[in-house]
Amino acid sequence: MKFDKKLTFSSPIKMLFLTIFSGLLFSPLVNAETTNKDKIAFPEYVKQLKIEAKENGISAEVIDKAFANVEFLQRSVKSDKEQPEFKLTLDTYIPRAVPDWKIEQAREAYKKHYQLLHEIGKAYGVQPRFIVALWGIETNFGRFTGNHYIISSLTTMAYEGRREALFKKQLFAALLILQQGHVQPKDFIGSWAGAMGQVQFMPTSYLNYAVDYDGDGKKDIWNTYADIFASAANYLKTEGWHADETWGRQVLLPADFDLQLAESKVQKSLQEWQDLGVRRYNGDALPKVDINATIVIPDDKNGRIYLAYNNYHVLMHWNRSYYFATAVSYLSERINQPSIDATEK
Ligand SMILES: [Ca+2]
Repeated sequence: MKFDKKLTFSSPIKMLFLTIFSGLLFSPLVNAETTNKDKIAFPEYVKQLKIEAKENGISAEVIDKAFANVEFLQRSVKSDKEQPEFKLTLDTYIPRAVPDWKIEQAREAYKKHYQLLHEIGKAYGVQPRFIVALWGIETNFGRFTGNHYIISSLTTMAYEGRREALFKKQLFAALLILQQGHVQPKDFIGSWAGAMGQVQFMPTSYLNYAVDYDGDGKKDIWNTYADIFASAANYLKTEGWHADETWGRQVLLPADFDLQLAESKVQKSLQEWQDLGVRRYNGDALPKVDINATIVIPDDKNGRIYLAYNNYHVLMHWNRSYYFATAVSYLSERINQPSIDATEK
């Protein structure tokens, strides 16, 4: 899901993703708190939201149409509150998030859309394999985009109350999207948490990053490949993507490695990491290129360890989760075998 980097949506989306793809649920612990449900009824809450929406510049016509079929989604509340069944590690997560069949489908999708992907990749300075990898991780190449009416999802999440301000902000952004005419309410669907279309943008991310690449006047991240790919690429470009670099690589640390260097996210050149004893996963020396990187240890020092370049951190703007960034990186790498983007460092 394309996330507004100022917001932290990673847990509901990760839960959705895992619910769909692996039947597991995974999220940080959730505190039970007082919700609006204890205060006022849902229809009354909707009435107040409509007044606030008008104050936020949404027309009466759009408001009436948008809320005409709004409903409380028990599913959203349930999904948001569910607890992990057990703790995942990258060793158990990656094979579930990126199974072999997904790698095959990613390669097929890459070939099928080769021309469009390369045109957009060039226009935005993003290697196409990363666009395809994001697309595959987010929605299984557009197959699982969610089937909830976005206004219902966001109204429910706001009403539920734990993160009311955040979801109200998303709701008003969603209404603005309707007001701009990009999509009709009947087609305005996505996840229970409000992530939309084939790249799962939250509404604020949509407003910031979505692109009408085919020029028909609509930023259609639901059905138009040109808009879907360009919106993902535009997100990465805007967040500082480096077109001539890959994401990083899995590495081995020496036994005496100072783990504090990873903890504190210290940036060092590859040469400096090399001098500290960091090696490629196969034991070889690190590449001799002028790149700064950080050491990332998503699980613990016995788990998978990465040398993360700039682009890995850009992926974490999209979704603030090491697991997400690692899954996208890994899939992009598998698409790239044999090498497709031979020019990158
Ligand atoms: Ca369009």
